Amino acid sequence: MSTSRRDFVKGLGMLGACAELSVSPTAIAQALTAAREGVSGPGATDYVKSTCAYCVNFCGINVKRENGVLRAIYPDEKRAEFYNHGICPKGASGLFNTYNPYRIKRPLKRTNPKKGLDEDPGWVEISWEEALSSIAERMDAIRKDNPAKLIWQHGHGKYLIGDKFPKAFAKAYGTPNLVHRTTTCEAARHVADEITWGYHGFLPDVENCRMLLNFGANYFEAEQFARWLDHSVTDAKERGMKVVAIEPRLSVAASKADQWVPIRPGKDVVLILGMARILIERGTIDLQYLTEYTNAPNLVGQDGRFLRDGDGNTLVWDEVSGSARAFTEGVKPALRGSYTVAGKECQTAFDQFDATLDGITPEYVEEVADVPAATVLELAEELGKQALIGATVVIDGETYRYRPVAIHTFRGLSAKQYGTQTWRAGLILQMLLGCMDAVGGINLHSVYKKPQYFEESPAEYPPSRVDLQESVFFPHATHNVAQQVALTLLDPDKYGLPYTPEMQIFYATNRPMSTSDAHTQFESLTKTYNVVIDIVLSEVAMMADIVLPDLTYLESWHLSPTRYTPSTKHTAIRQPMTNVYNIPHDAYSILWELAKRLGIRDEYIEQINKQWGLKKYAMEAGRDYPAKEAVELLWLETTKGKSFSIAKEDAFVGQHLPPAKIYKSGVESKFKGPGKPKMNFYAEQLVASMKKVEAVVREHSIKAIDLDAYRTALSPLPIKDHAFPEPHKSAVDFPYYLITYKRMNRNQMGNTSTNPILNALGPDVKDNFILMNTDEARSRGIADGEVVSLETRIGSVKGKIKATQGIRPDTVAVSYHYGQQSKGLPDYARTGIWINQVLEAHPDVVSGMNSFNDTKCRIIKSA
Ligand SMILES: Nc1nc2c(c(=O)[nH]1)N[C@H]1C(S)=C(S)[C@@H](COP(=O)(O)OP(=O)(O)OC[C@H]3O[C@@H](n4cnc5c(=O)[nH]c(N)nc54)[C@H](O)[C@@H]3O)O[C@H]1N2
Ligand SMILES: Nc1nc2c(c(=O)[nH]1)N[C@H]1C(S)=C(S)[C@@H](COP(=O)(O)OP(=O)(O)OC[C@H]3O[C@@H](n4cnc5c(=O)[nH]c(N)nc54)[C@H](O)[C@@H]3O)O[C@H]1N2
Ligand code: SF4
Ligand SMILES: [Mo]
Repeated sequence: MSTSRRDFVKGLGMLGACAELSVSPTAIAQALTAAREGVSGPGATDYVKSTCAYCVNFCGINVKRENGVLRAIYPDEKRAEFYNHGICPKGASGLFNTYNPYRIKRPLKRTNPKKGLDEDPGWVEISWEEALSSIAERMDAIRKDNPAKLIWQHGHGKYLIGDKFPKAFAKAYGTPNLVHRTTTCEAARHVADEITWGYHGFLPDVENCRMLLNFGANYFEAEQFARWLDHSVTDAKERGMKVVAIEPRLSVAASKADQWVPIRPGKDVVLILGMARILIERGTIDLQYLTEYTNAPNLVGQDGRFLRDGDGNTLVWDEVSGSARAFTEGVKPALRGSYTVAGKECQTAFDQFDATLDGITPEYVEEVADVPAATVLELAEELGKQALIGATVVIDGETYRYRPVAIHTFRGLSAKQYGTQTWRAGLILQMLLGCMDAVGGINLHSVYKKPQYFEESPAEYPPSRVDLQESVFFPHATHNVAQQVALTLLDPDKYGLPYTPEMQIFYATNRPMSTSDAHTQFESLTKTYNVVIDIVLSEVAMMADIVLPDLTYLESWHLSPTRYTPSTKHTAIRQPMTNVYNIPHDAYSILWELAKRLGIRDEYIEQINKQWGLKKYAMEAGRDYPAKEAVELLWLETTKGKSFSIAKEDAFVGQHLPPAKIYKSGVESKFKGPGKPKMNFYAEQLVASMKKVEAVVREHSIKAIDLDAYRTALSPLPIKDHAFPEPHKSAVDFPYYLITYKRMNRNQMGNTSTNPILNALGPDVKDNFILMNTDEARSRGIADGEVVSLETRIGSVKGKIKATQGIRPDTVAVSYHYGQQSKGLPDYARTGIWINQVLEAHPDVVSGMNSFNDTKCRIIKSA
């Protein structure tokens, strides 16, 4: 990049100049805040409670304000009882997010029609009126032609104003194309949950757990529940809970565990299946759980489908009558066995699973996953022992199942080509142990909330959505397919998209930077007219035609998301404390303005009421609702009428759940016993979806689908093939596994890189590096700190080696969040390695999940 920071800033006009001259944020703030609503007068010091939204942990905060100027952010002590005991360095330095001189302050219009990472957009400032009216005009023309040609994309934006406003807007406008970031995040984990137990989300019941297996949940550096897991895991460890961290890198979570099992990347499924095999062999499995709560006893025919009676009920082998029956009162399902029913050969789903474990011996696990056979045995035996299968505990006079073992993961098992299947294996292991919704086990969130997840995919073709969600390409993608939008835009014919999208609006997402094969993502941005709503000139903003500023989380109203725990739930808000750059709009009011200009305000209001479920406190047609009023309605509806003064005072109401609610409202009430639906030990719907995929591919001669690969991915049970993502098989000349991870001092790809306080936290935080095993580096003659090239099949980057014992010798790791490219960001924010430009993209075809940890690479010593 040849443009110097100074030249480039000249091109930015006032916006950059303000940053360059380092105008004191405090001075600006003092001048601007004095006149604003709710801001304290001179000489006053007050504290405002709110919810941090610098990352997705949503901690309670208490902000000190002096003369209207925000001075410090503290944790809200009242929330400790429910969630966070403290806040992290990002949250504590969150003032910088708001006082940041690099904020976008006014709407900007591109004057250079050429788009590219190296192009100067030639920004000119425009008025809000010009920006909103030109955007609305374009949207109106598109709407009259085909509203699907508009794509709305958000990432963190989902949490800033809540995705229900954008969803309501998209509905009112008429586009199906609203795309969130989940397939670049954890979608495979969600989809595995959904196809298994009918909704998504889980947390270990750490308060009662005795053994926690953590597969790469990075809760001291990342995680979405970190500010609860950090202290609750620490407390539980003091109480005696054992933590085993299974991941290729010694994360901070692994460094604080009792045992670190440095597994080979992507091979977890084989370890889990290997442990399952041992538990079954030893008979340390929860027979009651498997037969009464899951479909493991269901009879499977040779076509992979369940046997059914004339009413469509699935059949089990009844040990009482010695016949195949639906599981109704009086029937005792057999967990094992092969039978002939009405001339059809069949076998229980459990036996089918057992057969797939054939050959997954501890020695095989050692060979594939490089976990010593003895460790595999020890872990399985200890799990079996600690699960206390059959035990119960009495709380307040009620008896509960007690299984104090849990398996947790976040992206460690899901950010993978076979993420869905790998986490399915984790769920099956927990069915064997019977620890789901048991005291001390894994606590499932809203079990069976959506029975439709148990149905086969619509396998739609031609696709109605640009991201191909639930189409024949991604049959069970229920969380959008973020990275696919770019690929469809670049080649709509390949996917049979029946229209050509024309415009994209990006709200708080740096999509192309945060996705693998990132350069391809950037290329696609030349295909559409782009509007970006952000707080800094992120890379996606640099590809925009119009950029709109936004208010930050300390400047805006919203009903905030919160993080539940197994034993608490809550409602929270965010409230404005200042408006540093006198910005008149946030994304909420931008949507409102656009709806008005498009003449769809009343439809929008109707959709808002639907999306948010506003009944008693619904919005009325024919008028505007400023953000504060909207939040008041949402608060009243959600809290069933609790005074809004509580929201303004505490920003929060919390509730402790009674034990019966925690342990009896999930699997106990939804799945247990005769006549109930069953948790999917065997995911039969994947077999049905595969049949549909085959039919659709044949009917339409779709070339982009390799049926064999789909058959492997859509297997009803996890199998050892799921340990071999595409690059592990074909990138034969690339010896190292390449994984990525998050760091505490940064959030995602964008605004935290401009926060100099975070960069000053330690000697190595300004930059990232290539983690390489010390002995491996030595044997290659590579010195600590040496600059090397990291090459993959799609590109190469240069970076500094950091030699450490905390990584496997066959693996290198590079953190996320570094190597920003935008010249709208300060130089100090643009350091480090942007690893996503060399990560290969091999999405999980079940869930649409982008793969982040499957690429293989070479490390080349610089000449
Ligand atoms: N290699 C690698 N890649 C990864 C990951 C990884 O671990 N490794 N993690 C993945 C994960 S889990 C995720 S969720 C994605 C995230 O993907 P991203 O899209 O990068 O992250 P977001 O936080 O959704 O969006 C970031 C953008 O939001 C803007 N923003 C922040 N606050 C505000 C605000 O108040 N208003 C507005 N309008 N904009 C704001 C930021 O300036 C930035 O441009 O990245 C994924 N990419
Ligand atoms: N500081 C900070 N906190 C954040 C965020 C952030 O950007 N910064 N982002 C938030 C978001 S959106 C999310 S989704 C969460 C994500 O939270 P996590 O999933 O907890 O964190 P990541 O670092 O993305 O997860 C990757 C972890 O998996 C390990 N890993 C990689 N490959 C494998 C493998 O094959 N097997 C196993 N077992 N482990 C593997 C890595 O070493 C790493 O520790 O973090 C949230 N919290
Ligand atoms: S963990 Fe996230 S939400 Fe909590 S204080 Fe840190 S940045 Fe804010
Ligand atoms: Mo994420």
